[in-house]
Amino acid sequence: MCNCVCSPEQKQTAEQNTEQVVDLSRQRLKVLPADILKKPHISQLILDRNRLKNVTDLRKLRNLKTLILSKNELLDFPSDIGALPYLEKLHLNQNKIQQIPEGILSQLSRLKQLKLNNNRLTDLPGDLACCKELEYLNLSHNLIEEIPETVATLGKLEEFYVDNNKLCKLPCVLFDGGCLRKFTARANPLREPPDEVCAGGLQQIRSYFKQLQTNESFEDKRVKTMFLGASMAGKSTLCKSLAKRELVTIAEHDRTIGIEINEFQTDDFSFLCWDFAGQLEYYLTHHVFITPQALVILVIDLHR
Ligand SMILES: Nc1nc2c(ncn2[C@@H]2O[C@H](COP(=O)(O)OP(=O)(O)O)[C@@H](O)[C@H]2O)c(=O)[nH]1
Ligand SMILES: [Mg+2]
Repeated sequence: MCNCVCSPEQKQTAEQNTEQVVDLSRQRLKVLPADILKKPHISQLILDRNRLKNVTDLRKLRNLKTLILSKNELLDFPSDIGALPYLEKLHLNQNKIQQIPEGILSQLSRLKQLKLNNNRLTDLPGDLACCKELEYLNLSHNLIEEIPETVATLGKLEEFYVDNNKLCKLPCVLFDGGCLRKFTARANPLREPPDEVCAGGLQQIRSYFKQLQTNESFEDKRVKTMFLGASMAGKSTLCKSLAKRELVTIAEHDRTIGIEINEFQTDDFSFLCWDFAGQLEYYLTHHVFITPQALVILVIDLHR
């Protein structure tokens, strides 16, 4: 409601501006109200927390920049979304969508933010790579088994979340340059990189893949060295002291999270030391690292 004194023209402009945003969240809607579709100038349509099972005729709202359909009961990705060329923000999280047909996302060349978390997606369409303006992508809590390598071509992607899926590996190219700032992949059956590396965050993932690439490219004189043992046994102290060639003291509160990688050289070899967190929750995945080529150092505090 406008309280100021306005000319009739100003009032008309103000009405048009307010009409651009239509908020129909929490209305228990089962179908899209027909009168909405008669307002082609709408730029933001907010429809979260309703009971929509499908939405059709969205193509009539060609000027939409924001479409919020979170927390509905959608079973299919609404194909009309492909006819919304100005869309920048699309929220479809917390629905029951199983698939995104090819040919829809390729139409959304201005899309910056895509939320698809908490659905039932098993894979991703190849044309996701066409959303070149994408800055934020949330695919957490789905059933996705593979991230296509082409996601790495999304040059503006800054935030990417894939927690709670069925991913066994992450594409190395995704972490090779680009402007990714935030990435999480918790609760996946990951082997490459292993869960511990992912727990250490983006920087650890990047250094893991970098190490792998370096290792493959020349005859390896590095010894992969694992420091295992209970929490507070002295693993990090030993690992860092060897790397620095002097006694390093680590404060009790300075706990290792996930895994830390240090390197130290001797005349013949270079030791790549993988210092694991000793906390219980990390034990389960240690076996992934203990390969026949690895040197394993078990650290025990004899005072205990
Ligand atoms: N007295 C003594 N304290 C140690 C020794 N090694 C480690 N500590 C201390 O024990 C605590 C746990 O060490 P840390 O290396 O973080 O153990 P981690 O959990 O196995 O990595 C730290 O406060 C260390 O300073 C040691 O040989 N002697
Ligand atoms: Mg430690």
